[in-house]
Amino acid sequence: MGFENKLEDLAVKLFTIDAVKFGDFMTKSGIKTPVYFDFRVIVSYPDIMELISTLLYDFSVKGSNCNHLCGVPYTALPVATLLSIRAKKPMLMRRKEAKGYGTKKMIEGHYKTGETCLIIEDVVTSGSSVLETVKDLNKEGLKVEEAVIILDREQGGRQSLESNGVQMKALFTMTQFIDILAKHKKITAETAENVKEYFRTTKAPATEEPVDRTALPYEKRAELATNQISKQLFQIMAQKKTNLCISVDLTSSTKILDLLEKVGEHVCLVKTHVDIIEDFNSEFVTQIKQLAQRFNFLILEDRKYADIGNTVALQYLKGLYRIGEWADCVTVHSLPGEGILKALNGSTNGVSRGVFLLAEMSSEGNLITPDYTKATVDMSAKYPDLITGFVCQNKDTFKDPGLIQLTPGVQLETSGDSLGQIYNTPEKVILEKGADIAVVGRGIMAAKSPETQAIVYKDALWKCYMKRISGQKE
Ligand code: 5BU
Repeated sequence: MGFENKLEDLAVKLFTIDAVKFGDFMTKSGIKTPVYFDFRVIVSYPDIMELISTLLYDFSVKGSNCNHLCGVPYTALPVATLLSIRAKKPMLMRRKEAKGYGTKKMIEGHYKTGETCLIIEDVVTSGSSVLETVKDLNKEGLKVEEAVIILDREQGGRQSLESNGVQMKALFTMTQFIDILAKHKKITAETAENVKEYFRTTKAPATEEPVDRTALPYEKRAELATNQISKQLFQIMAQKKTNLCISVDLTSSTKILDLLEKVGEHVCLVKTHVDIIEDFNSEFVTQIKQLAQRFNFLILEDRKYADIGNTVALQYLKGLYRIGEWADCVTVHSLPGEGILKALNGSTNGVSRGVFLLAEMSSEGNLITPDYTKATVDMSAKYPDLITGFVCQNKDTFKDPGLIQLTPGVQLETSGDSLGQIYNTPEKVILEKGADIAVVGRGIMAAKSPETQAIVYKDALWKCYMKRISGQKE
């Protein structure tokens, strides 16, 4: 029997022995769920134990060059034991509680500092049980880079493990598991759809402290990004060593192109307001795209969409500007509600595109409240493929390390303009406010030599970023 058939066989068998149940249940992380897995019963079925260990062995353990295996207590312990024997790799055991006498060790077995350990687990929801085991192994100087699990409930566990440096490999995702049961007529198509809908919309609450995104290097964050544009942007930033975005708020296309000839190599992102260009035409689009290619930067059209979804889809694809055809990403207000994201998500025509949601503004007296900001961040969670990041002013506005904080209102001196703009310094926006990319407009455009000034901003911003990831405080 091939691997896929064995997987299907296992799913059906698990259903038959009641290791998976449908109804109203509560998980260990404290959330309601329409399906519950209790794999503890598998110890009563040697044929299922054998099937699981064969599948896990072929799927991952065979190819791993880790020094040890460690099961997360308790359900995965016997599975880890079988794998240890099969792979001829020594096992480690983590205690649930430290012994009250003798050594206070949490890890049993013989090992050396610096050795690697692969984790075995049955079901992952938030990832917190795996992370507890990882923490205890790390305390003993053991490295954990991989976790092999039977089933991923697809509720944030994978991301949580990855942001802690642990790659997760799962025999089944929740969706695949449900599909197999439906295919074999163990559950109805309706139940399958209800359960899948539930899993699409429910995330497990993170029980572990989330990582501080501002302490991670851009290269690492590129790996954690789910939107293709944020991934690309993080990569460009790391490659070109710049976290500077120039805002080209000029009204003539030649002036914009001339400016970009001079500053293109120093920026990761170019922010446009196409509706202020008096001689906008398709030739301008061709030329700015060529510059983007030549200097390796992305283009953000700061359109600040704010209408109902249907209108925004038209504004994005039609009219004079046909923004969706050339802008890598756009800015969007959350004010109209989720429909605006649904509309843009459906308008990308399969091309990689991104959205920066406006969570906060830099201007004095703006009407955005903390509740609005929070609701904006919450709204983004359903669109991991579309959201590039947030336009915002504060480090605590969001946590996801795969998203980008874009912060406008930056000049070398703390100041403002006569129309309510508030400026902060590069030090302040990068080190205190958590900006990943700083947007500078007039600070560069109005300088005698924009090129020299762009280098001044680039160097100042990059220095602050380097300081930030090296853990030094202001
Ligand atoms: P400045 O010349 O550096 O002030 O230009 C800032 C740019 O960022 C300008 O294009 C604004 O439209 C844009 N911006 C902003 O300044 N503040 C905000 O909160 C948002 C956008 Br959102």
